[in-house]
Amino acid sequence: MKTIHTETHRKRASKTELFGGELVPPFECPERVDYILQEITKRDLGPVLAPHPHGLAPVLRVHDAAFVSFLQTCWEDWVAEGYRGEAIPTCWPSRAMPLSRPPRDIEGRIGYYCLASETSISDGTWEAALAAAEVAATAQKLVSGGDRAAFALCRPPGHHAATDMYGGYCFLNNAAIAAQGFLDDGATRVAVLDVDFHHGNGTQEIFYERSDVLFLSLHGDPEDAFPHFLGSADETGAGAGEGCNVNYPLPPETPYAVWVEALEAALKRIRAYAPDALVVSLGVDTYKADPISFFRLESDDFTDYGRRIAGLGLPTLFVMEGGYAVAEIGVNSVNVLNGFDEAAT
Ligand code: SS9
Ligand code: ZN
Repeated sequence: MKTIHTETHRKRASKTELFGGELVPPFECPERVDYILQEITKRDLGPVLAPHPHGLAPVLRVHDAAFVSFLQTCWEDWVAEGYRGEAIPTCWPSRAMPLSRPPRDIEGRIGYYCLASETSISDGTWEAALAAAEVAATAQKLVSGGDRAAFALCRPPGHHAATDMYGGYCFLNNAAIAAQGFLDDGATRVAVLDVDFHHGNGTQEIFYERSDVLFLSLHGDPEDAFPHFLGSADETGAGAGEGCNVNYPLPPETPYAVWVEALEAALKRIRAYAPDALVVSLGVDTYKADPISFFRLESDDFTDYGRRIAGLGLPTLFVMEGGYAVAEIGVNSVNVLNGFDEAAT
């Protein structure tokens, strides 16, 4: 399958992540992509192509315009305030003060639009986030145009980004942009299968009241894992979207034998939904050695589930999400794609 990739991802190079009360080098780093590209070349997955410019149009199909403007100017507004470090909020509209519009001051606005403060904003963050959205949009067009599958090598990732919130290393929801792109290009129904270790809270929120997108997520139980406040099994969609949201929260130490049962349940739901296209939010932080996650998948398991996903027989777009065991991220993600290609008919 083809991979869409751009070096613009390197502009996302913040120096800090607030972790355990310290500012540490971010887990979500540019080297992640180097390992993936290296493995794509080594194993001859297929050509690596540049994205086409799409501008803001596909982004604004799923994100709030004021939020997008905030992301575009956040860094310069932060610097203009005289701050010397990277942009990290310190105050949020909480349950005790639930303001539902952004205030004027940058301190208030960044807290309003941020859902998790491990994600520092720095110079170049917006350019990289927009480029990742263009990578997703370009790859989606390949699949809408008849390719059996494509790989959007997005960085920064996207599945935690909601209609008007960023965080969890995500700014624009690349998978949601792609799912909406399939619909805009003629699909009637699209399924989004999120296999990242973390719940895809952003994708869930974006499509929660809609019946044209089925969202399914296998993830660390939010009782035990980030994003903590969304992702339980009783979240099944609302309004027209009732029944179109499916969560599979799983406990610490989950081995592949248990994980794959949840995957098979999800694949069954997808078959019953009969979508025209599938978007896979591909995070490989389910790996046993991931430094911030707690599942126990082995490298060969990724190949196995790639094959199972191919068994759906759907036009499929893989969108890169998380994976922080950096040296193994290439092998694990290309195992999924290669397993898919082997089994695809
Ligand atoms: C771990 C905190 C993790 C953010 C994780 C975002 C993953 C994106 N103690 N916080 S795939
Ligand atoms: Zn993750």
